[in-house]
Amino acid sequence: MRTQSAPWRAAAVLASVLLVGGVAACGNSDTGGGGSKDDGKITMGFSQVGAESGWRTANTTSIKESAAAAGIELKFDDAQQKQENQIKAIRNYIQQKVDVIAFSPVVESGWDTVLKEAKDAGIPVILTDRSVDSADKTLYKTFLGSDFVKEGRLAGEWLVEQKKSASGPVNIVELQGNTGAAPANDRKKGFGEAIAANPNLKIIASQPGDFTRAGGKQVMEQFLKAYPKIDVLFAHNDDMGLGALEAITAAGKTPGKDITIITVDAVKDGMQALADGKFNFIAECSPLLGPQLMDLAKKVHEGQEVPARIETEETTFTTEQAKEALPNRKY
Ligand code: GYE
Repeated sequence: MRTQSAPWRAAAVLASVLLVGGVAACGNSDTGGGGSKDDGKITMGFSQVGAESGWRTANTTSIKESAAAAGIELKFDDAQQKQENQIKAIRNYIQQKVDVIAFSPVVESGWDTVLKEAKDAGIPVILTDRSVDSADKTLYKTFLGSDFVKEGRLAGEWLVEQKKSASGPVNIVELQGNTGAAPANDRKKGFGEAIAANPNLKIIASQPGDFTRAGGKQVMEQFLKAYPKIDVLFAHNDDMGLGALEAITAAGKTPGKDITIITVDAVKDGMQALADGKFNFIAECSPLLGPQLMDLAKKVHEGQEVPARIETEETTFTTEQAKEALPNRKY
């Protein structure tokens, strides 16, 4: 009996502590009225994936600049591509009692425990850029980011159109992002579904290049050794495509001509490669999520309802479009 009632007692104590805490917080505001704005500074704990790509660097800059502009105190941690580091950072933020936690999950799975800890501590969590596969959607307030399946599909649809009159097999190699990451899983899915429209289009090899230039170069070197006829490269981001350019040139082939290259992101270096005709097509993925993230942080801190999913707007680029867009490209 004791053991059964203990958790309930603990829950009741916790509830009253939270209630008192809530009343005290209201008392700090100007009007003291329920639902009024808390005039204290918002502190956000942010756990970033790492610094693996041009996209990521632009994303980090956007978050830091927007926090400063919004008057939000930012605690920032670079997880160096490791989930364990992200979990550690989130636990630190819970201990420090930040007002809001935001993070870009390096992989999709394995977040339920730490998200539950944040929820139990009453700290709202915002997912940004990448999502998690948790079945319990109450573990986070919202997910702000791109539709990665759509990006893959747009890349695939462009290829289907380009190769519609191909009479024989078109051999495609794929450079995936880091294993288990939402953009890697989803871009692969969208691309695969789109190219299924033409049975001539075949993915002959697909390997992770971890979203880095070094990874893209190394894996492309292996592909070039293993497969004498490669017609198309689909790289899940610009950086891997840029790394692959070196491998392709070193193998005596002309990128953009001998091998059609499709990437995702549209960061400046990628757009330059596209304008130069080394890449052939890019599906855009915007890293400039900072302003919307800070806006959401303010709203969830005030207890306002926010949409469960906020999608980033994006477009696609051909060589001609890249030439036009490049001068005004911010990242
Ligand atoms: O495409 C890639 C980065 O999660 C959307 O991560 C992001 C991806 C982006 O490393 O360049």
